[in-house]
Amino acid sequence: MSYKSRFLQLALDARALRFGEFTLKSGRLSPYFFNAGLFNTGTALAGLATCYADAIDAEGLAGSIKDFDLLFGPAYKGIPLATALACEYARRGRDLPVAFNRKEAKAHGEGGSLIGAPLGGRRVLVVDDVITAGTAIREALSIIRGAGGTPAGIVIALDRQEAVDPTVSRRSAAETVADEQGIPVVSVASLADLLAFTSADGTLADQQSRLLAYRDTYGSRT
Ligand code: OMP
Repeated sequence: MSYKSRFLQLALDARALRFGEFTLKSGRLSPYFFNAGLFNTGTALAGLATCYADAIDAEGLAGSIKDFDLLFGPAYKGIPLATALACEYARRGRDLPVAFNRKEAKAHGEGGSLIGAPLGGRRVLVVDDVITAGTAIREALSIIRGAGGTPAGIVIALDRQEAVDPTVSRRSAAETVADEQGIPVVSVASLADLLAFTSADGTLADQQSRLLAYRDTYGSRT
């Protein structure tokens, strides 16, 4: 099974991917929602980490000029994702430093808002859950630059392939971020992959038309 199908099946099994009616951060009413927090067992996280690592390999991100030497997980959802991916890389023979932020800076103890390996001088791969409008990812990039790191790429589990403002442009938020920041954005799976998956699985056929209608309204066309 391809890493895309493996990921979508794992997400459905964990109920991390659900169909219904969900209000997004953007206010959009979506017929599906991805909640990475429901990858909440060691087995589920380890399985997810293999999907991230395979997607990075497939896109040639490791070993390319965009190669990275640190994994960064934005708080909160990115923290276990980056950590699980670091463990998967160790299993594959590459020991990578890992770091993450806390949402509120700590004034006592070790202080600051960053935890884990120092970012200074590192080429940083951001590991996160999902891109809709790209707001969360832009925040992570500014934290990394603020700490002296250089963003080298972004890997996410699900690219919802939505336009930030469909009345202005149908370019996806992920492509916009990639162009604006000059770094690759790699996803394990996208809305297009989810549509292919739902059309191949008879039990999910009902979801297909709702997903297509949503894509017509908010989806990217690039
Ligand atoms: P953007 O900041 O708009 O790219 O949206 C990313 C954030 O949206 C994620 O970090 C989540 O907080 C949330 N989200 C999901 O977790 N899953 C979804 O399927 C959709 C969203 C969302 O609200 O757009």
